[in-house]
Amino acid sequence: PTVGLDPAIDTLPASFRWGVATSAYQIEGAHDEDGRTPSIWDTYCRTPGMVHDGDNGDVACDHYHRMPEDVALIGSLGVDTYRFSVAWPRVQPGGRGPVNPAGLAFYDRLVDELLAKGIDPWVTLYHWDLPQELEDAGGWPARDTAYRFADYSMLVFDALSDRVRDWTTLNEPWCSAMLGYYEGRQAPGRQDFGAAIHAVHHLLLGHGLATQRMREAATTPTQFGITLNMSHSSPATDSEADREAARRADGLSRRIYLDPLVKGHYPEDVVADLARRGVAIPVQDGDLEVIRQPIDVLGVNYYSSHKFSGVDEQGNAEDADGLPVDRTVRFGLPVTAMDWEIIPEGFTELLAQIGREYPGVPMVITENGAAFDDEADDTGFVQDDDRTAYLDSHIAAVAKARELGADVRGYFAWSLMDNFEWSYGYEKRFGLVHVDYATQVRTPKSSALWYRDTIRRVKGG
Ligand code: PNW
Repeated sequence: PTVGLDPAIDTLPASFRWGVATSAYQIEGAHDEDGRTPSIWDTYCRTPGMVHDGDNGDVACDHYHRMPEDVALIGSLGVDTYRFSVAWPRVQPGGRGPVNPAGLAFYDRLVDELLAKGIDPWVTLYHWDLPQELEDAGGWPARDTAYRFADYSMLVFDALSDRVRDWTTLNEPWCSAMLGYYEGRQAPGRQDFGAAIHAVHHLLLGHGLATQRMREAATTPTQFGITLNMSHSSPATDSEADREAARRADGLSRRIYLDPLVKGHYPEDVVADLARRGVAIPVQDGDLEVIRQPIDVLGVNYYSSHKFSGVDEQGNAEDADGLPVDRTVRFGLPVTAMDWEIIPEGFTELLAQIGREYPGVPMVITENGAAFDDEADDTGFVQDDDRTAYLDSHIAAVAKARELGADVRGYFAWSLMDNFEWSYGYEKRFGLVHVDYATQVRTPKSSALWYRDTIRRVKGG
C-alpha cells in the first residue's frame, strides 16, 4: 500500500475497541412502516430549500429491510463494535405513551444479529430524530422534552439492556441545539439564539434524567455516557482579542457541555458571555446534580479544528450589535469534500486537553471520518486513498494523545456506509462502504480493506 503507514498506530493496545458507526435516520429508510411517525427530520426534508436536491430519508440505505446483510458486512470488516442509533418515533410514536412493539422489534433483531456475529452493539438513544409531535409541543427548548426523553430511554433500556452493555444518551447536543435552533442549518430549522441555549440545558437535563433512571434499573454490567462533537479551538494570533475569541468559542462549543456534565456547574465565563447577549441558562434547583452523573465513557466525535480571531477584516472588535467578533480563520490546509480542513494535530491536542482538564473520564472516539469526491468504477469499487490517509493520520493522532496521557479506549469510523448526510443529502459520502443508491448494492472501498487490515494487525491477528 502507498498510504496508511503511520507507525504510531502500532502502539495501540490489543484491547483497544474498534468499530463503525451509523445513525437511524441516515440509513434506515422505511419512514412510515410498522407505526413510525414523522420526526423533525422528515418535516425538515419536506421544507423546500432545506436539504440538497430535496433529498430525504424515506428510503436512505434501506437498512430496515437489509439489516442481516448489513450486519454480515460489518462482520467482514473485522470490527468488534457497531454503534447505531434507535429511532425514537419508531419505538414510541409521537414521543409519549406506550412502546410500539413492532418498531422496537427491529432493534431487538438487530442486537441478536450482531451478537450472533460476535459484534458488540453500542446504542445511541438520540441521534437527532425528535418525534415531530414533541417539536410541536416546544421541542428541546421546552423543559418537558427532557422528561419525555428519559421515559423513552427507559422503554429502550428495558427491552435491550439484557444484551446491550454500552449506552450513549445523546449524539452531539451542540448540533441539536446550535444548528437546529440557532443557525437553522439542521432540523427543526429555527433561528433563535435564546431558544438554542434553552435547548442546551434541556438536552443535558434529559441526559442526566435518563442516565439516572437507566443506571438504577440496570441488572447487568452497563456503561453510560454521552457523545459530544468537539474541535480544538486556538487563537489566530497571540493578541488579546484573538485569545478571547478562542476562549468564547471553546466555551460555547465544548466547556458548556463538559463542565456541567463532569464538574456540576456551567463555566462562569460562558454564563457572563451569554448575559452580554441577553440570554440566561434556565437552570432550576437540583438540575445540576441531575446533569452531573458519573460518565463511564465520554464519546468524542472529531472532524476538524478551528482558529479564531476576535476582530473582523477591518480590525473591529465589535459587530453592528455591539457584540464581540468571533471569526474563524483558515489554517490553509487541505480540505475534505465538506470543506473541513484536515487537522489531525488538533485531534491530538483536543484529546490531551480533555484528559488534562477532566481527569478520570475515559473516552472513546464514537465518530471520525471524512467525505471525499469518490469515483466508483464499473464494479462499484472506490480506490479512496484520500480517505485511507485521513483515517491513518487520525487514528495515529489518537495513539499520540494516549502517549500524552489521554485515556482513549476505542475508535469508531464514521461511517459504515455512504448515507443520508443531513442537509447535504446523498451528495456527500462518508462511507467505508460505497452504496449505489439505485440498486442498494454495497461495495467496500479500499479504505474499508485498509481499516480491516489495520485492526487485524493491532489486535495481533
Ligand atoms: C456528525 N459541524 O455531524 C454527525 O454525528 C453525523 O450524523 C454526521 O453524518 C457526521 O458528523 C458528518 O457530518 C456533524 O458543523 C455535523 O461542525 C456538523 C458538524 C459536526 C458534526
